[in-house]
Amino acid sequence: MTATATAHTTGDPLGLPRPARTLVMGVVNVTPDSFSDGGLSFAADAAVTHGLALLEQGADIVDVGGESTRPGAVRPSVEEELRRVLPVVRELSAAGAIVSVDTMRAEVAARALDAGARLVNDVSGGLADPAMLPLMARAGTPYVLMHWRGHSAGMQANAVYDDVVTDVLDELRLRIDAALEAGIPPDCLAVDPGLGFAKTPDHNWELLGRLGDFMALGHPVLVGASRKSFLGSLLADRTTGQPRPARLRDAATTAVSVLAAAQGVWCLRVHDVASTADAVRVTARWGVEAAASERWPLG
Ligand code: PMM
Repeated sequence: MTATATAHTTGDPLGLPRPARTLVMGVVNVTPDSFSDGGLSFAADAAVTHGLALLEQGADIVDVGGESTRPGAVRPSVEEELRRVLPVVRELSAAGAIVSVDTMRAEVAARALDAGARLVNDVSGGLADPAMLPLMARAGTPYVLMHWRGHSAGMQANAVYDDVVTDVLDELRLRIDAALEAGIPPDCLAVDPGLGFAKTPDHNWELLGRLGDFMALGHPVLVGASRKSFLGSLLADRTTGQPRPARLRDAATTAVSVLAAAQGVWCLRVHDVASTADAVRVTARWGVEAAASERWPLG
């Protein structure tokens, strides 16, 4: 099967697709304990098949990760993470996909870039591994820097803020400064408020409501809301109070996709690519219509 992601490429110096709309990043979790897909993609073959299917459904980028960031998850060894992600990165890249590697480890990032990955998605924003920022400065490839306050095991204890938007913005600015000081070119950096990472549901909603402030940081913004537990709590069963299960959160995820795309975010990281791929196209088309109606207002 031939991957379709390159069809959108229009001369971006970093080789990333640049359609006139928000990009869709499809999630390929190569972990036994992913909360959102039940680890179904654990075997490399299944992960590659899943990645190719996401591209067919309209993913611009596929994000391959070998470490679960679920609260309380145990970290795999470096060797285990490499064993999980490298064959998948290699095969999807060889098929023409634009592959991102979701890792906090410089060694995994470096090996994945050698295997064909075109961007690095680091949920720790360079905090988990001191070798990451220097690596990305040498690599000169796009780097997603997410807001993070520590590994999953004790993460939710850190969900304490004076003002979540101001604090997350301040902490992201420090990470951007560190990345630039390490020599990462400014146009290689994207930022992410890190929904669900040391955040309560209310924190996540506040951050989503202020995406414009994140865009004002001057870097493309990525949002990862897909199937996260704050959607599960919002949609809890009215009788039992039980959170909506992860597999039944895709319509809510699509709603977030529309609202975030309407704000002009750069990229949405999602599990159910088909619905968000449609959503970003509708939102972009709607934008054109809105601009036209401003030029020729009724009356
Ligand atoms: N969320 C998860 C994993 N990687 N990367 C970025 N940049 N932003 C996110 O919000 C993010 C991420 C956890 O979600 P999953 O376990 O469902 O993949």
